This record gives sequence, structure tokens and C-alpha cells, in this order.
Amino acid sequence: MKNCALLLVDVQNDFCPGGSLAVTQGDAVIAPLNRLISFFTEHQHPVFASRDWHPQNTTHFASSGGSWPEHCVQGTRGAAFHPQLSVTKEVQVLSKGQGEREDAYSAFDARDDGGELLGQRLEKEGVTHLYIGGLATDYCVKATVLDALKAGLAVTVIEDAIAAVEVQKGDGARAMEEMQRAGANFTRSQDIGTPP
Ligand code: VGL
Ligand code: ZN
Repeated sequence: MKNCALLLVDVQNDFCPGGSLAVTQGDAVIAPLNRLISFFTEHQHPVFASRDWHPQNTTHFASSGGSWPEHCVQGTRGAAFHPQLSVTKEVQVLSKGQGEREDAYSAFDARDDGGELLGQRLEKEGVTHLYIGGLATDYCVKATVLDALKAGLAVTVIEDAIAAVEVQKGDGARAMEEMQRAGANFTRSQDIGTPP
């Protein structure tokens, strides 16, 4: 587990049941992710969380010609992390999609409060292997996984800690295939940190 980090992608109210862009069973990712936050933290591995953090007016939203209903508008309840997610002080939060002409599906477009990109933070911490879970499998998780692989990182997707939007039925399964073809590995949360 040396040089490993955990990345939680967009576990925000708007992507969970009741939210404006709800993913079916989006909140089912929370229990496995909370266990992993504890495990990684106890073993001194870094934990990062990205959040979709849009302005009120953005070409990302259908109201301005984009694809999506309004979601994760900066400072709103919908943009907050799900209240059950253990965003402890060890979790490093990065925000993406603040531009008015920016989709920013990938967490590699996310920056911390000091303006540093996720990739820079990972490099500084010597991370070479990223464990990834969160929302949504067919958009932000997929884009993040593909960018991580492009950056030369080993990637393990936690398959019980992701859920898909499924604009088209089967998008989730297709995204899994695409991530696998690109070189991602898959595991289940209970198999992390336990000997085989
Ligand atoms: C996402 C659609 C629009 C995601 C973000 O987090 O997967 N999907 N914005
Ligand atoms: Zn978005």
C-alpha cells in the first residue's frame, strides 16, 4: 500500500437521491467510502475529495446551452458533501468546474484552496497508485480514472463505491469496460487492506 492515496469523486447531495442530478443509489457509495477513509487515514495514506463547484451561470447547464440540470452550485446545499460522508480534517478537498465555460468532469481539473491542481498535490505527496470511488461512474469517475492513467498512475476503481447516472441504459457498464481497457484495475472495498 506504499505511495497509495484514496480519491473520493463528487460525493455531493445533488448526485444523491433527492438531489437535482440524482444517481440511483448514489448514497450507497458512502458506507464503503467511510470505511476506506478510516483505513487510509490510519495508515497515513493521503485522502482527497473532489467536488463539482459550479457558478450559477455556466455553459455546463442546460439553461445556458449545456447538458445538465442545475447542480452543485457553489455554496448551496446541493453542492455540499453528503452529510453522512466522513469528511474529516485529513481529507483534502479540491474544487472543479468553477469556470463559466467549463465542464470539468475530471478531478484532475480540480484545485485546492491555494490553486494547486490534484496532479501537483499527488506528485508532492509521492502518490503513484490511486484508489478511486464516488459519483458518477459514467462521467466524473470515468474522466478521472482515464486522466489518472494518462498521468502514469496505477488506478484501482472500488466497484462497490461507484454508481452511474445512466443517461442511456448501459452507460455504467460501458464506462467500466472503457476504464478497464485503458488499464484500470477493479476491486471491492472489503478486499482493501486485507490479505488475499
Ligand atoms: C457529473 C454530470 C455533470 C459527475 C458532474 O460528477 O459525474 N456529472 N457534472
Ligand atoms: Zn457538473
